[in-house]
Amino acid sequence: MAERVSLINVLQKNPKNIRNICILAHVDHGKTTLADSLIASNGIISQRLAGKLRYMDSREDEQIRGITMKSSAISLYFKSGDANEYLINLIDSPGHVDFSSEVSTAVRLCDGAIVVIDVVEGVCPQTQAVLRQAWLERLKPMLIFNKMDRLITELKLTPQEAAMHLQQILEKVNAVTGSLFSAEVLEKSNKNTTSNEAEVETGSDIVYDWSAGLELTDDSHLYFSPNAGNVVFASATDGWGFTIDHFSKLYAKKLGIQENVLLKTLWGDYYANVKAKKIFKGAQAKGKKCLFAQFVLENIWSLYDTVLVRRDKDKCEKIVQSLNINVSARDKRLISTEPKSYLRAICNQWIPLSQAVLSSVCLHLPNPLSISDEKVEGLMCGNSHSFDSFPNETKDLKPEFLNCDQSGKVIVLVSKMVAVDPSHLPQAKKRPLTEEEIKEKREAARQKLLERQNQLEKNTSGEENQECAAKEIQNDNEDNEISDSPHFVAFARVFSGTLKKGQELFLLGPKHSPTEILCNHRIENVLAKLDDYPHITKVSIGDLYLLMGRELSSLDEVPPGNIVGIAGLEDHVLKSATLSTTIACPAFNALSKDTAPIIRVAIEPKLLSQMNQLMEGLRLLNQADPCVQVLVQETGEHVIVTAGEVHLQRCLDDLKQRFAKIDFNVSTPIVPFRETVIPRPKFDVMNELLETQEKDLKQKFKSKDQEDDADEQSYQVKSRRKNYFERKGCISVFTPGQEYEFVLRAVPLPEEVTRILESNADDLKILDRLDVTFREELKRKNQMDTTIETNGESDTNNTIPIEQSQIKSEALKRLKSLYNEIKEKFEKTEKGMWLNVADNIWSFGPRRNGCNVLINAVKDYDRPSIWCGILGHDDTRNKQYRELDRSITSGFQLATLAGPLCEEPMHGVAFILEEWNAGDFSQQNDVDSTESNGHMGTRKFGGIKGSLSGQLISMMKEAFRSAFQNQPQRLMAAMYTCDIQATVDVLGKVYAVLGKREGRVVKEDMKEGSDIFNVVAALPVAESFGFAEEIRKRTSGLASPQLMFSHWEVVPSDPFWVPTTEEEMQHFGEKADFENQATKYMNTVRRRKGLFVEEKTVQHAEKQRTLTKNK
Ligand SMILES: Nc1nc2c(ncn2[C@@H]2O[C@H](COP(=O)(O)OP(=O)(O)OP(=O)(O)O)[C@@H](O)[C@H]2O)c(=O)[nH]1
Ligand SMILES: [Mg+2]
Repeated sequence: MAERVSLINVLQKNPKNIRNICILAHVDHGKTTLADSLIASNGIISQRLAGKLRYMDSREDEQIRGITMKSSAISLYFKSGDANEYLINLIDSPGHVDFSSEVSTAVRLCDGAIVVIDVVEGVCPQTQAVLRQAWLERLKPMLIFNKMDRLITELKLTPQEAAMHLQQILEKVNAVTGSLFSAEVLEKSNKNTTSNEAEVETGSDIVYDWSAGLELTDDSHLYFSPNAGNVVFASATDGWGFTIDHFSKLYAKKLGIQENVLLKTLWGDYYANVKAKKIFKGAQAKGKKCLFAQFVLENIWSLYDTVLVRRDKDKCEKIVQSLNINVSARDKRLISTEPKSYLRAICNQWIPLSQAVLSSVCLHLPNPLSISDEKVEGLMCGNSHSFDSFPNETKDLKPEFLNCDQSGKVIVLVSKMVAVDPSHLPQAKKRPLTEEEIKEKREAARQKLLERQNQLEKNTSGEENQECAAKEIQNDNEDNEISDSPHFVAFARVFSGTLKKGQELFLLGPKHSPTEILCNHRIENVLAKLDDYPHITKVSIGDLYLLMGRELSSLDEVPPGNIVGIAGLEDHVLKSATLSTTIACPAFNALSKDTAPIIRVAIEPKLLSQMNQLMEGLRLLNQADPCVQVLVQETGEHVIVTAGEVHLQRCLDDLKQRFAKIDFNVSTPIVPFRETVIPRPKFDVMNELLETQEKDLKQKFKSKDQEDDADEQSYQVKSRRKNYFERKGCISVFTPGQEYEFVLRAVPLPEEVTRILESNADDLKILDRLDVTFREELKRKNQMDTTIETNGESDTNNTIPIEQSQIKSEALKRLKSLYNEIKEKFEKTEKGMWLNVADNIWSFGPRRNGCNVLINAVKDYDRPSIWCGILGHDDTRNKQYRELDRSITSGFQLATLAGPLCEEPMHGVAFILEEWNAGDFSQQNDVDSTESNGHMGTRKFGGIKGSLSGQLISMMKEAFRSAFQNQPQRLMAAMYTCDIQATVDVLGKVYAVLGKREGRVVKEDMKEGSDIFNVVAALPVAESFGFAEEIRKRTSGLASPQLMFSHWEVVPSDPFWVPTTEEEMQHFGEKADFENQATKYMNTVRRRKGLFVEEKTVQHAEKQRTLTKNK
């Protein structure tokens, strides 16, 4: 071990020969089994155990469940055929969807990826997801077709059929890569056109030349092809693997064909006429065996047949001899009892898996020196800042990144914190002592004993002394022990500079912005007053570790381009961080997250006195897991939010066994819901079309409105207006002092717009930031204008400068195309209804970036559009914000955050402010309030004293809620997409379980060449608990589903629906609460939140009375 560490130490200094790679795949496709073979090649585990041990799955629950839950790293040594020595830092990642954030942490640290595909299952949802992740992080991938043995033993395909099957899978993988590529091309060209437009419009001189980047992209490199050597065919359990060039070398010698010809033709539609010594194209059309089947697969097929099926000893002997390999006598004996082990022994020497994989890794995957400009800028900038906007000190860091400068400034990225069992720390291991050390120790012990005896003799009170001695001994012991609470080690990569033990570095928080700091201050001044900058902390680097799977070995320093474990950061880093010797370094771009945590449970200790332990445990859990969220709810409950059931279980196990070490109660999972409104019914109870009535009213209202007749206006017009608004579901509210009247209504947003808003939440956040700056600019300008105007001059040409330098021009382009997209979608739907709405958007909510909108339809309020910051500001010259504008926005934010059904956030609701009238309404209000409190009833949210803007917030919140209640309200349930692979015989059972849980089959297709069905279904999250377990049980483990959050779906039933007609009452009972899914969901949430639930607690009171009588 020590030797290996020193060897690795030397290799770490040569970035050219380092490969940082991760293994990615769909769940169970064989990543960890593959890693075993690679580890065995370094002698860390024995070859015999490789494939069975799953060494990288070091947790007990990983071994029991058979799935990986954490990504973990190991450093391997490899000597290639040309005697070059390589250091391979390998990260094994989990494939289960619940742990996709673990994949993100792994991908972030690597330069290349091995994508593993089970050749029987083919391209699965997670395969596509990891290909996408690798693409986004600009990792170069290579492919491994794993479980090739299953084609022989399970599917029983012939070599030719297998070759066709593999060809099809390869096409599918390349189609995924192709779509990623074309999506990027389209996006870039889209932005190109928008950027040109933007330039014309805004006169901005920032040019981002996308086309240059595109031209340089040679897309032929993107695709996987066995001819290019980036595809390995393997069986991880049987320990073999090969690339095409192994066989091309072999046959080049045997048949006398040039090797490079074979390299090009061994894979593809080619066949050979050996006698004529010619290779032809078009094997498939002519019904010939392709070269791959004939020269490659047939050999393997016949080996399997001889060893596993026929168990023919003599023939095996011949094969071993012809392959020129040595199989031990022990392995030879296994042919009759354990033929698989014998097969493995042969393959291991003939076409060893580790050799094939590691040599392709060294040949085809990039070293840290080949990190691209694009990747560096992506890491440094995030998606809203532009590289050009950085100060020069920051820009100067880029060459250091690119060159892996050993003597440069230290830049380290921590992608996650790992809780390490103290027994795995090198300090915990007893090192064998040298003879001198033993002598010294013996001497010290003798001295101590003598001293103690002397003291005992001197002192009469012997008892006291004994106590002292006991204490001393105890202290001695404590010094040697390491506390058993988990130690945190940061999982990190050094990008530049040499990281040393004990070094002092700056820890840069996610909000640290060198642009802001360095443009206004000098570095020395900032360093002198570090306390004033909350996003910069000074930390001291603790021990450094080489990550060796389960073990850690100490290092003194780490050169750039390496993956390392860092101790001593647990008090400073929560999940991920950026460390550097300079504050000019920006905080790295946040990790991309594919899955949002969705399942929440509340936790409380069994003994209330253990509350502190629980809180400490939760803190540790939060630090140790990249995905979990730990919160304290308003109710005081401690809640953890996890990505799925498996993730939840792992978090609870961790909490119980490692972090809190107490017993606790876990609530039933809390499922999130959303609240929305749906279009009003087109027909009323009498079956009359409502729209025509509405139009009539509108007409009347308009014509009357235009009349100047004072009497008419006084009452009739008002009541007509009221009637018109009532039909539309408007409500009107008055401020407490009757200063203002607001008329507003809620309508469902077009679905497409909601979807766009939902998927662009991050950009909306940037828009909000821009909006805030814009308001300030506008305010300043207005102040300036008034001073200028009082001087008698008015500068009408004054356009408003906006502080855009920090916002990446790319982000601005994105926002612009978002605006265009929303505008287009609005205008496409229902003519007239949404015309010009995009320009009149007032705010997005909740949290200013949600998918509900507030729309300004007030005729006389010419409000600056929320898009002003990006669309140029010429049209805002005469526009101003009204005084109470902000209070209305705040009320809207509050209302959308918690709707009236069960205080869950709203989704896809547009609130339209129709009127905002100023004046004294006290008289009119009296008239209105005497009227019936129908739907359009005037609402008074009065009686509050204090500042109007403050009162208005809560008043508007209630107003928005009332407007919402004035429409048909619906609950929305979170839905999973559920991917299940099942054979025909268990398909019926899968459908039965899906049906029972309100699931809906979306797609179903049969895998070619097998009897496996691929079922995609939609399943409400609320019904999903225990689903995977039930499916597994019912199908005896033959089908296992993958659940991933996909979207929100309206629960069709009205939560307030009660049967009204006699028929309905007969059918559903008086309350119909057993049938109504929406009411059931709503009441569960309300009950949990302690809100009022309308229900009868006593059902049959009379019967109960009789019972008591009888007692
Ligand atoms: N027949 C066959 N089975 C294999 C092969 N490789 C792996 N397996 C089996 O596939 C199962 C899953 O293997 P793992 O290595 O745990 O898969 P994984 O991709 O690491 O799974 P996760 O980490 O949970 O995503 C195990 O039962 C392995 O024995 C192979 O080449 N042939
Ligand atoms: Mg695994």
